[in-house]
Amino acid sequence: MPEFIPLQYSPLSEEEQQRRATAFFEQCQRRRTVRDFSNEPVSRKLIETLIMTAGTAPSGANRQPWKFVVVTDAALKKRIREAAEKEEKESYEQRMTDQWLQDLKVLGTDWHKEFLESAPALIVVFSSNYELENGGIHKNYYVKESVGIAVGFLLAAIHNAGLAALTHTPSPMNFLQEILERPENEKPFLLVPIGYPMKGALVPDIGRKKLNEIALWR
Ligand code: IYR
Repeated sequence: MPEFIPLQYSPLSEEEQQRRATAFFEQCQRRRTVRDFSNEPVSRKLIETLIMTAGTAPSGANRQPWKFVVVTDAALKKRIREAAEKEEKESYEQRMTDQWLQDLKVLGTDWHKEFLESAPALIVVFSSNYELENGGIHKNYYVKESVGIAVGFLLAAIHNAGLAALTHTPSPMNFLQEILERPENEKPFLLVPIGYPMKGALVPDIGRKKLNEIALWR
């Protein structure tokens, strides 16, 4: 029989619910992806707290199929930048479609990835389709969904702590598995540089879809 324990739950008044929901929305609405970081360091304890928050995400069968590798070492960041830029150059110049390049124009991105060195920390998120256990394979479930949700929690936690982040997906990104010496079951999922925005940092003038474009009631 599975063991159950009482749920810790404190109900809120309706006013308090709306107040909190609005405050959280307004805070999330201020989140922006940042590409220009200052070199101000972020403490290990703070990053650990953010990762613990990501680790509270739900996951298929509670298998928690994620791993967060934090890179602060300058030499390692440099290696990652060089490997990422090599792939990105190839992508921007050969692999991406005209439509894709057109869609990215508004973001002003190109293959140069200075943030991989300038950000004080890179959180490299790995996902595992299976675990290696006593010489065998133990499968995980809904891995993309689970790790995607955990990254959502991570980004919200980063923003809540007054830090800035970028979701970066160098492609292909197998080089991260090699450089960071991860086992064969851990595949790179996303690279999240974090830190403080550079003074005077600019962000693209883009907006979010309106409620009536993303929600329907039936
Ligand atoms: N991975 C590349 C290209 C890129 C793709 C998408 I979709 C973006 O929203 C932004 C960039 C890069 O990081 O530049």
